[in-house]
Amino acid sequence: PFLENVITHEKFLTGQYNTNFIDQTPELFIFPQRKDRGTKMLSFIGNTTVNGTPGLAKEKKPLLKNPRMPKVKLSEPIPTGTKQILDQEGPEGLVNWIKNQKEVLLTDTTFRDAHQSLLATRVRTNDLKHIAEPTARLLPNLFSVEMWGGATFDVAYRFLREDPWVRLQVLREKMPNLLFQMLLRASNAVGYTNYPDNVIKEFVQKSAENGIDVFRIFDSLNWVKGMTLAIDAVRDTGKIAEAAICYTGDIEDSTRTKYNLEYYKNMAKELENAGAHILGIKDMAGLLKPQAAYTLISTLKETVNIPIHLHTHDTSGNGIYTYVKAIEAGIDIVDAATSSMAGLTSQPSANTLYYALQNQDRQPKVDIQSLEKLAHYWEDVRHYYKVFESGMYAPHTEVYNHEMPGGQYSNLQQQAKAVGLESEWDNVKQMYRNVNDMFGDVVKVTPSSKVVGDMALYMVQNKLTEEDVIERGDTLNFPDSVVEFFQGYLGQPYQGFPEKLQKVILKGREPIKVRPGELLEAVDFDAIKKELENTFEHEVSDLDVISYAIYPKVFEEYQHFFDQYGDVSVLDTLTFFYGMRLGEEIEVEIEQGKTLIVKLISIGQTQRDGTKVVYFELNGQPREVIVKDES
Ligand code: 3PY
Ligand code: ZN
Repeated sequence: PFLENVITHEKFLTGQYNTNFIDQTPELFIFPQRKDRGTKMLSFIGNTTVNGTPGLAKEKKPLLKNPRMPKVKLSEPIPTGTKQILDQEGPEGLVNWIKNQKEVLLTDTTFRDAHQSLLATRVRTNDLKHIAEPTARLLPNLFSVEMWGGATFDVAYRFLREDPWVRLQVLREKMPNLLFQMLLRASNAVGYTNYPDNVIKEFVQKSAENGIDVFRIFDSLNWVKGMTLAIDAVRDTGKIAEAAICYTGDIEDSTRTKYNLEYYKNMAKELENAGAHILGIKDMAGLLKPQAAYTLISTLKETVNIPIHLHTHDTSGNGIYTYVKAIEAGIDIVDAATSSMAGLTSQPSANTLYYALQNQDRQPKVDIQSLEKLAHYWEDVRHYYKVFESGMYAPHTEVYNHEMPGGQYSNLQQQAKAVGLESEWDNVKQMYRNVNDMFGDVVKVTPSSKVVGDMALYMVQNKLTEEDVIERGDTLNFPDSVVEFFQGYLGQPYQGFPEKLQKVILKGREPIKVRPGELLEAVDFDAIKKELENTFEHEVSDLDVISYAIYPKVFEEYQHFFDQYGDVSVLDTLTFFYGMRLGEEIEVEIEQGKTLIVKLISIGQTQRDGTKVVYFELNGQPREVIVKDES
């Protein structure tokens, strides 16, 4: 534009000025083509239509009807809920309120763990956004909505090409009445490794500012020393610190003595003393059997003064029975999912729990018709994600043997498939248990569960037994995650590492005994900001900076994608995964009140340079984009 002004200027046009430099420098006239939002979006749709989604087998776009939407009166004010109690009365006020409830309270996990455990965490903000306000209106008595954290953070960037912070902000606006809950892996934040202390503090601070109210904090080895920094960071924000014990083993099995009732009592007391507002019991694999639930919860109710919140997975099919026993024992809050997103590796169904407790005084205060309407929506939306289903169709009681967390089962299955061990899956599951025992019976939850899974795959792949590992360890190249675990970089397991195995795996390296955060240098956020602005040649936000601090490569890759294709979270899910059919017309609301109408007209032949021209109509105007044919 500057040059254009120069060359059209009247003085310039008189020819009195020496313009040789301009004449001799033609590249001055090459301007970077700034793509508008519409073109970026058409490029993405064209590319997906021609090439499919990376990592997914290219398939025809399924023909599905629009999901059934519950009817709600949008003109009426949204009823108030627990969020207002926290905002007005603070954490202590909220804790008192919980204690005064006769009915069991519910956390709805549909927006996070349910799809993390059933659909590989792939549910997109677009599908959450549409049902957010109806949920807020129909279920105003929920304790909380678990909608963030765990694997949703990196999966959003990595596979859904969307910004997890925007998900938080968008949902926050649509659900102003309910507490928002996230899963925080203590010093591992939402990652798979320990981060410097200032990263944890900054991440918690930003999460709270953007809408998280309840932080469920756990350490993957139940190492309280690894949790206190996160607990303090949450308390400093004025939000709720729910510190969780990961449940493993079986307190009713007299042959499994490591994690007995005494162990859980001690840890509960420690967490209460560390400042937890709520005690979480995180039964990530669904190992807590009904009678054990009764024993554990009644004992812990006598041990601590803070409310107790139980989380389980329904893998074995015993979830509802476990909840009923926990409710009899006085549990304050349980996690459940909308029925069509519940069961199996997900949480037990809220709808089912409602009926299990019918006419009893602790029956949750929810409107069953509302739950059923929300289940219709999710039943329909779930079809969009069919390719991500795990293939588990029935209760799976083997979980009591292998002890794999609900969120890991389908993941490890995919990993096994990727290294050609699909037919060895039964062996992998058994090996997972063997590795657990070899490692001294460890808590298995992200990221320690990944270590056990990596080792199990490694051993099956290389046909190794425990004896082989000990005897031939010096010639073996163990997975990095396993070496780091034995170095102490995920913290210290209860009763320490098995010494002999640790020596074999570390091959002379010295393990650390202190909290890894004590050794990690603080991250310089200003320096990251400068570096990112340099790389991307535009401003980046503080939220981008903290995301980069946690996932540098993942964030950078996302940012490159965003600069090329723009905000694709506004596309409907089938178009996002499959592109468009010839002749199909879709509407895309790119911002509130601004809708694009996109029609796919035709796709040209592949050219010699390997590209194709894809012809669209955008709001009635012909547009074309060039796409590299990689199909
Ligand atoms: C996570 O850390 O993502 C989990 O869901 C662990 O159970
Ligand atoms: Zn879970």
